[in-house]
Amino acid sequence: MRFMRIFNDASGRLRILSISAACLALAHCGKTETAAVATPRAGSDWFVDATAQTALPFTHVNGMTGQFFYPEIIAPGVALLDYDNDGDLDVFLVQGGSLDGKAAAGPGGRLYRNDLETRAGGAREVRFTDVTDASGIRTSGYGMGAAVGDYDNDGCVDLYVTALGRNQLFHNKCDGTFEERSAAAAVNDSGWSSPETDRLMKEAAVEVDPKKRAELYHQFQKLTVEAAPIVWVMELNFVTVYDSKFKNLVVSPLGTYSPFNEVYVQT
Ligand SMILES: [Ca+2]
Ligand SMILES: [Ca+2]
Repeated sequence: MRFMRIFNDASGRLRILSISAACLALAHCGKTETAAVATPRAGSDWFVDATAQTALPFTHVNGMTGQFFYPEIIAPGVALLDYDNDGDLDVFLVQGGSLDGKAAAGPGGRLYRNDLETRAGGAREVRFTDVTDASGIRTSGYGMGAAVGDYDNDGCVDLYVTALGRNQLFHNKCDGTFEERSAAAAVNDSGWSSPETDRLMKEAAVEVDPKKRAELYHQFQKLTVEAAPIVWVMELNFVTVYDSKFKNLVVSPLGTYSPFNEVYVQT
């Protein structure tokens, strides 16, 4: 499903339209206030499909398999950032993927460099180039959103990608490439581990002296609080209990979000 289009509006300015972006632009989604509405020039369309013209043929993979999992219907994020500091906005598009291993895996989020050219007379031509591979950005998991900001104040905007699974922080090296620093920055909110904490837990598990055991747990707690904002210290097993007469139930953790449209009772 192609969800996103690049448009030149009636004034010639570049527009990117997606469901989520449109909602953000309105800033009052769900409210009933009346916004001022401009009208297009007579005889001209509001938008012109410029996807092919601008070389931005991105196709989002939502992983749909007919089970109607909740993430399928959430529009993915998009980030506009000037990652190469040349004065024009480049585009990072968040990619989904397979939710249960049945759908094709997505190719990961893509970074498109804006190769804007200004012609003689001031006319501007927008064209994008996929620079993902050269940029070093390698996303994983089912992407949901993206945020940008210069978190280390070095003058180059950085990229944070959220996903079902591990979130990723990509540091902009100011040379057109990025380096993932999720673990170093302690922003990977799952999958964190440390040899030192592993050692403390192993020693505490066999320590018979209550005071020494308490001290080992104290060191473990201090180390994890300093190293990571969120640490899952136990793993939950999801259990679904149901009558065996019910067929076609989705018994994964996502099952509660399914529509039950294919569920039946076998008598
Ligand atoms: Ca740029
Ligand atoms: Ca930076």
